[in-house]
Amino acid sequence: MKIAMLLAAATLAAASSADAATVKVKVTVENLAPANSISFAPLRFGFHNGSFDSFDNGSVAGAPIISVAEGGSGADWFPAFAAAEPNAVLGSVAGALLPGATASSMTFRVDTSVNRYFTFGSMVIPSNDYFIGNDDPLEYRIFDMAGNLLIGEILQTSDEIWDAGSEAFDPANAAFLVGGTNDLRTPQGGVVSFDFLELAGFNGLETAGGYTFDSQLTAGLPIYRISFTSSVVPEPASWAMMLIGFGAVGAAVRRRQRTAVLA
Ligand SMILES: [Ca+2]
Ligand SMILES: [Ca+2]
Repeated sequence: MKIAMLLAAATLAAASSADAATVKVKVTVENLAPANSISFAPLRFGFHNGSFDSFDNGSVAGAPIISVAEGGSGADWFPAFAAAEPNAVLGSVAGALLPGATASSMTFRVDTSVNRYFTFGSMVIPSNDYFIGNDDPLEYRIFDMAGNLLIGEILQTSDEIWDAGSEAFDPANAAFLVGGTNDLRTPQGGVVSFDFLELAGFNGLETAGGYTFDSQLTAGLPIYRISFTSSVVPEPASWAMMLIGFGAVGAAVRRRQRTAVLA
């Protein structure tokens, strides 16, 4: 009876860890585009409180999203993100991600009572300034307050590819093309808008990925998947309760064994 009670206490302690707000999470990306179609520069992302707004549809792109869209680097994006949200958890998944390829991030520790949202950006290559990313910082709420995953994956289709509007279409200055000079830039003077059709302008050109580009993109075609795997990290208080609980069970078992021997 006493052992049953102690076991119940230990189980309760273990269950209470499910209320912990901290999770270990890994981000996996998959390029779903057809063979010889678009590749992706590294994914830049942040788990955050929903206040960092990366860009706006119909507005001139700022330096942060331009660093993603034109260079794939996040050189201005990460500092802007960190300045807006000092407690955000920022990271990358390696690229270039060729058609059919998959890659995963390292494991991040995220306090989901603070950072429940996910914002991302990745340059579409080859291109001058094309990218995928979320306009609305509140679009992807990944965790609930207890750290449970609300969204297992984010699927992007061809219609969700953005033209940053900052650099004009120019194969000679496009990233990821053999002979292209990514450092050069012809200002476009446009605004951020959806477009994937212009990418077909690169058809027949050699990429740095070792294949001849062939867009093949049609409306609604899945091109990219971001998925999450996470586990709740028990809080120190829960661990202490669990250890006390199991210790007490062990002691009770030992007492009972002693009693059995004596009997
Ligand atoms: Ca926005
Ligand atoms: Ca452009």
